[in-house]
Amino acid sequence: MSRFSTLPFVAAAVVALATGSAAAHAHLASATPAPNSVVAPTRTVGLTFSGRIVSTFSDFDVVDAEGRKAEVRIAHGDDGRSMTGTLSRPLAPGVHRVDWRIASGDGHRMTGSYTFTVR
Ligand SMILES: [Cu+2]
Repeated sequence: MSRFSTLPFVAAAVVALATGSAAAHAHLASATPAPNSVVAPTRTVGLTFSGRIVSTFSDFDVVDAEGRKAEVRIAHGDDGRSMTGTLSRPLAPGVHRVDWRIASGDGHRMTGSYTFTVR
Protein backbone atom coordinates (compact mmCIF):
# COMPACT_ATOMS: atom_id res chain seq x y z
CA MET A 1 0.00 0.00 0.00
CA SER A 2 2.69 2.49 1.02
CA ARG A 3 4.64 1.48 -2.06
CA PHE A 4 1.84 2.55 -4.38
CA SER A 5 1.02 5.73 -2.50
CA THR A 6 4.49 7.10 -3.32
CA LEU A 7 3.75 7.00 -7.05
CA PRO A 8 1.99 10.38 -7.23
CA PHE A 9 4.99 11.98 -5.55
CA VAL A 10 7.40 10.39 -8.01
CA ALA A 11 5.23 11.62 -10.89
CA ALA A 12 5.17 15.12 -9.41
CA ALA A 13 8.96 15.12 -9.12
CA VAL A 14 9.35 14.11 -12.77
CA VAL A 15 7.01 16.92 -13.83
CA ALA A 16 8.98 19.39 -11.70
CA LEU A 17 12.24 18.31 -13.36
CA ALA A 18 10.78 18.64 -16.84
CA THR A 19 9.40 22.10 -16.04
CA GLY A 20 12.77 23.14 -14.61
CA SER A 21 14.66 22.28 -17.78
CA ALA A 22 12.05 23.97 -19.97
CA ALA A 23 12.38 27.12 -17.87
CA ALA A 24 16.11 27.27 -18.67
CA HIS A 25 15.39 28.93 -21.99
CA ALA A 26 12.83 31.60 -22.62
CA HIS A 27 9.50 30.89 -24.25
CA LEU A 28 6.70 33.24 -25.17
CA ALA A 29 4.81 33.96 -21.96
CA SER A 30 2.27 36.51 -23.15
CA ALA A 31 1.47 38.68 -26.13
CA THR A 32 -0.66 41.68 -27.06
CA PRO A 33 -2.74 41.16 -29.13
CA ALA A 34 -3.06 37.70 -27.62
CA PRO A 35 -2.76 34.60 -29.82
CA ASN A 36 -6.07 33.77 -31.56
CA SER A 37 -7.68 36.97 -30.36
CA VAL A 38 -9.87 39.34 -32.38
CA VAL A 39 -8.98 42.98 -31.86
CA ALA A 40 -9.66 46.47 -33.14
CA PRO A 41 -7.08 47.91 -35.57
CA THR A 42 -3.82 48.37 -33.66
CA ARG A 43 -0.36 49.79 -34.19
CA THR A 44 1.25 47.99 -31.27
CA VAL A 45 2.36 44.38 -30.89
CA GLY A 46 4.02 43.37 -27.64
CA LEU A 47 5.69 40.08 -26.68
CA THR A 48 6.86 39.04 -23.24
CA PHE A 49 9.06 36.01 -22.71
CA SER A 50 9.50 33.80 -19.66
CA GLY A 51 13.17 34.66 -19.29
CA ARG A 52 15.85 36.99 -20.53
CA ILE A 53 16.35 37.45 -24.26
CA VAL A 54 19.36 38.89 -26.07
CA SER A 55 18.07 42.04 -27.74
CA THR A 56 20.57 41.97 -30.61
CA PHE A 57 19.26 38.60 -31.77
CA SER A 58 15.60 39.03 -30.88
CA ASP A 59 12.92 40.56 -33.06
CA PHE A 60 9.75 39.73 -34.92
CA ASP A 61 7.76 40.32 -38.09
CA VAL A 62 4.06 40.97 -38.45
CA VAL A 63 2.85 39.37 -41.69
CA ASP A 64 -0.57 39.66 -43.28
CA ALA A 65 -2.53 36.93 -45.10
CA GLU A 66 -0.84 37.84 -48.40
CA GLY A 67 2.61 37.48 -46.86
CA ARG A 68 3.35 41.19 -46.67
CA LYS A 69 5.44 42.30 -43.72
CA ALA A 70 4.24 45.33 -41.83
CA GLU A 71 6.72 48.14 -41.28
CA VAL A 72 7.55 47.81 -37.61
CA ARG A 73 9.99 49.49 -35.23
CA ILE A 74 10.93 47.24 -32.33
CA ALA A 75 11.97 48.41 -28.90
CA HIS A 76 13.33 46.05 -26.25
CA GLY A 77 12.01 46.38 -22.72
CA ASP A 78 14.11 47.35 -19.73
CA ASP A 79 13.00 44.09 -18.10
CA GLY A 80 15.24 42.23 -20.55
CA ARG A 81 12.49 39.86 -21.64
CA SER A 82 10.01 41.85 -23.68
CA MET A 83 9.75 43.56 -27.06
CA THR A 84 7.25 46.08 -28.32
CA GLY A 85 6.73 46.73 -31.99
CA THR A 86 5.24 49.98 -33.21
CA LEU A 87 3.74 49.73 -36.68
CA SER A 88 3.95 52.59 -39.14
CA ARG A 89 0.18 52.32 -39.67
CA PRO A 90 -2.69 50.42 -38.07
CA LEU A 91 -3.08 46.84 -39.28
CA ALA A 92 -5.84 46.29 -41.81
CA PRO A 93 -8.76 43.99 -41.02
CA GLY A 94 -7.89 40.33 -41.48
CA VAL A 95 -5.57 37.70 -40.08
CA HIS A 96 -2.04 38.68 -39.09
CA ARG A 97 0.81 36.40 -38.08
CA VAL A 98 3.59 37.28 -35.69
CA ASP A 99 6.86 35.45 -36.48
CA TRP A 100 9.25 35.88 -33.60
CA ARG A 101 12.84 34.77 -33.13
CA ILE A 102 14.94 35.20 -30.05
CA ALA A 103 18.23 34.27 -28.53
CA SER A 104 17.40 33.14 -25.04
CA GLY A 105 19.56 34.23 -22.11
CA ASP A 106 21.03 30.72 -22.05
CA GLY A 107 22.19 31.11 -25.67
CA HIS A 108 19.50 29.01 -27.34
CA ARG A 109 17.88 30.36 -30.48
CA MET A 110 14.14 29.92 -30.53
CA THR A 111 11.44 30.81 -33.02
CA GLY A 112 7.68 30.76 -32.96
CA SER A 113 4.61 32.25 -34.51
CA TYR A 114 0.98 32.89 -33.75
CA THR A 115 -1.92 34.65 -35.38
CA PHE A 116 -4.54 37.16 -34.37
CA THR A 117 -7.35 38.83 -36.28
CA VAL A 118 -8.08 42.51 -36.75
CA ARG A 119 -11.81 43.06 -37.11
CU1 LIG B 1 17.62 26.86 -23.56
